[in-house]
Amino acid sequence: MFWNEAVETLDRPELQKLQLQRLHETLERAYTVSFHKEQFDQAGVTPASLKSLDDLTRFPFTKKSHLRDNYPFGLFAEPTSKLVRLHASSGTRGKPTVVGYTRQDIDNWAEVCARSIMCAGGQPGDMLHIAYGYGLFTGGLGIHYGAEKLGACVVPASGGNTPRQVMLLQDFKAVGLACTPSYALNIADQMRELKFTPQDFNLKYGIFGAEPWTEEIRAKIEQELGLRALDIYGLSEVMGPGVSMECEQKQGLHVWEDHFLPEIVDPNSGEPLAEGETGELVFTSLTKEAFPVVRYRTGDLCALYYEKCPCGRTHARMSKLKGRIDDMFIVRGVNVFPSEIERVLLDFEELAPHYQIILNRPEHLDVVTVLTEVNYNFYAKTIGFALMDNNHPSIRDLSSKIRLKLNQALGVSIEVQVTAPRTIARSEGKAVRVVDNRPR
Ligand code: DLL
Repeated sequence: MFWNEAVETLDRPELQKLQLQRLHETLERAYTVSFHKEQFDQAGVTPASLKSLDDLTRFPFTKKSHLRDNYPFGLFAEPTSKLVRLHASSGTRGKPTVVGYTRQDIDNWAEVCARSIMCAGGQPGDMLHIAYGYGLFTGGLGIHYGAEKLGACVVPASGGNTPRQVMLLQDFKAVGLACTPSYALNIADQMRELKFTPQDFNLKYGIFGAEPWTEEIRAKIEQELGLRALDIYGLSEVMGPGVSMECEQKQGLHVWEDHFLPEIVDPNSGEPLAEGETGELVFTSLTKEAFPVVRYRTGDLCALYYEKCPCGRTHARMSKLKGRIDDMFIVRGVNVFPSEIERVLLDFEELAPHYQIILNRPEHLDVVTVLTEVNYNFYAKTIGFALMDNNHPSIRDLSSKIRLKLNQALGVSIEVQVTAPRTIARSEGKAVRVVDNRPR
């Protein structure tokens, strides 16, 4: 099922023709922003010098630091009097990244989100429970407008107050759930504690994203919530949720290429990489008015595929994200991504799907400790409800099995600490997977 079949199945030559025309318009618009003009001038390019889509590689990149340097509105191509909305994402330090939307931008955003919901199997008339945060974060309002455009009935629950969310899901019988995958697991925990089973709900599909999640987490969510869990991707700088969306084939996320032009580059050299090679995802917006972005370095790692999908859509697919470049940490020379640790942990049937990676530097070497918890089954069977004791033989045994598996998978030794159920902080939005206590 398609929201916009003509566009979603456009032949590649037609799609590229549209992209080239829109790319010209975007570059012209960007050229009115002094930051972009200076960047273009320095690189010796003008909007008119772009003759083909491939010429885009001669244009300079935009980076997150450029947004910070031009805080708050320096990269906007329209005055705030022409805008109808601002969003912002909280940076790790200092000022947030601010983005703006004209009425047309909001309409285009709703369009790509409506497509995304249908891509997940949603339909007009569905009840959709949105538990992404509403506010400056783009998750809640972004999907909300898309769902309304589609003709779904929205439950704008926002994040938090999980017992209440469970009650609403049960009473209203929503068929779609939109939230972060870690929050979906939190909701599943709450359902179990209240002694519900998936049959007590009417959920059919989930639109989960805003943070990295592995196939193993997908399997867990599908089993515990009894729905089809699909991946949605986006970032505030490029629009918000709905930049790309997985279809029911689960073979990568369709980038809505009539609005966003993707590239993959080598994260170190910035050189373009070929189809199927993993590198840094870069986006140029094609229709944005208020905040056009030119070759924006997302910091996200994935590969792109251009083969037509069995679902009928022709828009390029990006692989499920491996993570962010800056989430990667180096332990004794070995690059480690949190997603690799997640994959190992989720293989242990004794564990709950919750974990944190703690980085310390007691002297000069980094020490990595994985904090994870046993699930209720294992807890009740082996330890009973006595106090959790790290020296309990079954916990000692389990910790060393996990340590060994992590060592085999990653090639470095990582400390493991196993705790009692519900001791690791649960997320209500994006999960904090890595706690970095190293001195800066
Ligand atoms: O997280 C937008 C969003 C909201 C996407 C709801 C999907 C659903 P930001 O807060 O600006 O925007 O964060 C963007 O989150 O660069 C990725 O690193 C990460 N991210 C987003 N979606 C995914 C995903 C929203 N599906 C940053 N898988 C991005 C992995 C994701 N990481």
